[in-house]
Amino acid sequence: MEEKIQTLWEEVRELSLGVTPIDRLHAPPTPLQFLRDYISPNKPCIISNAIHHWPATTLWPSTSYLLHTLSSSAVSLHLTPIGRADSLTPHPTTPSSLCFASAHVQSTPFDEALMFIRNSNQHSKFVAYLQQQNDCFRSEYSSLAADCESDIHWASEAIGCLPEAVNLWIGNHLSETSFHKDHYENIYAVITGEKHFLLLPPTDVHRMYIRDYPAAHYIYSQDTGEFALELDDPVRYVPWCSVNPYPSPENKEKEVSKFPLFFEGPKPFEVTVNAGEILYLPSMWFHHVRQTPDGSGLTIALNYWYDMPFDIKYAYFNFLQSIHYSSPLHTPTLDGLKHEESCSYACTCNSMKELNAKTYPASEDATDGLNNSMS
Ligand SMILES: O=C(O)CCC(=O)C(=O)O
Repeated sequence: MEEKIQTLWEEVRELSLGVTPIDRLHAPPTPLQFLRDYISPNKPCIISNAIHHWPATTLWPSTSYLLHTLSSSAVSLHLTPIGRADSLTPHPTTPSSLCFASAHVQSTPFDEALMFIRNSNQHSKFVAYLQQQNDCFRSEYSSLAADCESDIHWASEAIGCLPEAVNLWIGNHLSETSFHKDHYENIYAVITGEKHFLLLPPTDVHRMYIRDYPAAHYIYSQDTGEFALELDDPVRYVPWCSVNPYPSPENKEKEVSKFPLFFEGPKPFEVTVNAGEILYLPSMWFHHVRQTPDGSGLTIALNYWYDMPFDIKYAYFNFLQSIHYSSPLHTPTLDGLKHEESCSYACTCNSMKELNAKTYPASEDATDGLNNSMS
């Protein structure tokens, strides 16, 4: 079985993705072209010259414009100790194992939030990231609505609906989003700065070592300037990718031996999305995201989440995910993989709401790598 799964990784690259899989289009595609060449084959692409007509591209790099326009807004600010929200960290009571930690989220006046992001560095008490994957652009940033389009018309026409959520992301070089996948067709537009994505197709699911981790959340105390990490009550388990693609040099060897299918298999596709460009990130693709800020210290992006088609591809992916990959290299004795044997990967949820609401013991069927706090 293992050999057949590895053949699948190769065939997907040979037959569908190609050697340079991330096409760069120099103008927006027609709806038909987008549907035929990218959505149907579940294939990413980058589109230049698609948002140059948005006032946002000239206005948002100016901090004074943002401060003026959002002066009376309260926004959801995510605080973490080192910039990794929604990611794995040592368990608060048994540090030899891992838990899934969500950020401390606080409603903050926009000017204060921006100051926190710009002042976040390796020596500060926290790293701040403005993001909330619940349609935050339309709910919290409505005074910026006229600066961009309410939907991406060629995508809406191709997909046959309007976006279900539009989310704004404002961060600095320390904010990092760990490997995961979403049940959305994602049209990700970078307004200022750069975003660096690592991408892997859904067929590589076994290389991500998705395991059930106990959910925890950070609590930041203004008084002490320190974080506490608390387990969620009631206990919940979040199925999440175990792989950190950028281990520190001292951990590299250990990580490679824990996750050989990731580190020794085909390299993830690396894509930098520059200011003014759009990435089409197909549904169910695994993605890891880092960023480089612009001259004012910020990276700003807007993403449009469209409902994915729950079609035959989705059924195939779920089936693949339900197959246990038991390579001899892939032993269940490694640190942090405590749930390995009990974990089944069948995804039985069809909607984000269902996924978000789901609370289940570790050994029951898992959903896929979708964060409860994410969207
Ligand atoms: O920009 C980021 O930090 C993460 C983006 C992401 O995960 C998404 O759009 O689904």
